Amino acid sequence: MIIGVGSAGCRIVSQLHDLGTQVDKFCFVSCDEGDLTFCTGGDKLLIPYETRRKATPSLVRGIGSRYLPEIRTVLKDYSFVFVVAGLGGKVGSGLAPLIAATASELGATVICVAVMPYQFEKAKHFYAGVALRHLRTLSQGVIVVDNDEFLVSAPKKPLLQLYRQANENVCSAINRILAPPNEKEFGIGLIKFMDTVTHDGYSILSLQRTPSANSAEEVVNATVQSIYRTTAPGEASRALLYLVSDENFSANEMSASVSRLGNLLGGSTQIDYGMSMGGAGDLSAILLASGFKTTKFDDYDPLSNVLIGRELDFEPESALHLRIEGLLNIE
Ligand SMILES: Nc1nc2c(ncn2[C@@H]2O[C@H](COP(=O)(O)OP(=O)(O)OP(=O)(O)O)[C@@H](O)[C@H]2O)c(=O)[nH]1
Ligand SMILES: [Mg+2]
Repeated sequence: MIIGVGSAGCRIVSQLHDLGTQVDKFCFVSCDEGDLTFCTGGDKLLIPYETRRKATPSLVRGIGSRYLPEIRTVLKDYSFVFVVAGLGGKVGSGLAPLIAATASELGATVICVAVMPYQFEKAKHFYAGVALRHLRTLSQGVIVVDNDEFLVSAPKKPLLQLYRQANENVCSAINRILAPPNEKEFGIGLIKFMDTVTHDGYSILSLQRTPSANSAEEVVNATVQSIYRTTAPGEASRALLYLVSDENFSANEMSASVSRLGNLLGGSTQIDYGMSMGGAGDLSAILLASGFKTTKFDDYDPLSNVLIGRELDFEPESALHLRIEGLLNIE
């Protein structure tokens, strides 16, 4: 099943639903009714909080813990759970860890898709950095989507259009990688996908397009450059490459692209690939590379640099609003 949490998470999962992504169930969770109204074709869970109080992700998580029975009902019976959330706001950063932890307790393999805030959204960096580390400890794999990369490729686009474009890219990448093979597509499939993302460390997703159908190596270069803006070069242990082209794309070009990727990633990376011949003249490459121990987002949470590998116990990191006389708030 796939579950969208918060505004970005609900938008992305709703789009995955509209694309016909092959999963058994879609689900949407948010504190904001507006996030849920436009979502179609899935279960919806509203977890409201009083907007009068200064909310933080931990407060939202505390409120969410009252809804654990409902969350368990949504999650039970599924062996693979994908949790999709934008990090840095209160809802996704607060509830995605709670949902990931609950799904793990129920015995599911949990993969989180974490959309990270733009460089300029400074106020969101700390919450996003903490939530990302938190998700890493609670799930079997975390796929990082760096919003900054969409800004690099189209800096003049209005922000809303950029979000739309980013969501289209993320959805099309997940959809294509998960799609079973048919006569126009040579999909990668769930097993290789899971083998890649459940590897140690973070996975990073990148999608690049070129208008010309003749430059497969160029577009592969661009995906690797994009990933190396988010993490340190040379750490990838596995990678999935998916190329979307037209019917003239040759076996030679495919083999050159895979070799090029192997050279750029350092030679010891295990690469699986897939392709679609259904492109309309342009060429796009989707790269999902995994095994990264560090990302640029480590600096968003200065505590992690102070603690150097020793993790904080995240359990107490929920604020509970209790109506006990003389004791209003326990954190
Ligand atoms: N790619 C993409 N990123 C988004 C979208 N909406 C928000 N974001 C990013 O995701 C991060 C979290 O934002 P939201 O999802 O709006 O936050 P939230 O979880 O709903 O929490 P609140 O802000 O408290 O409502 C932000 O830093 C944004 O940069 C979207 O539609 N697409
Ligand atoms: Mg929101």
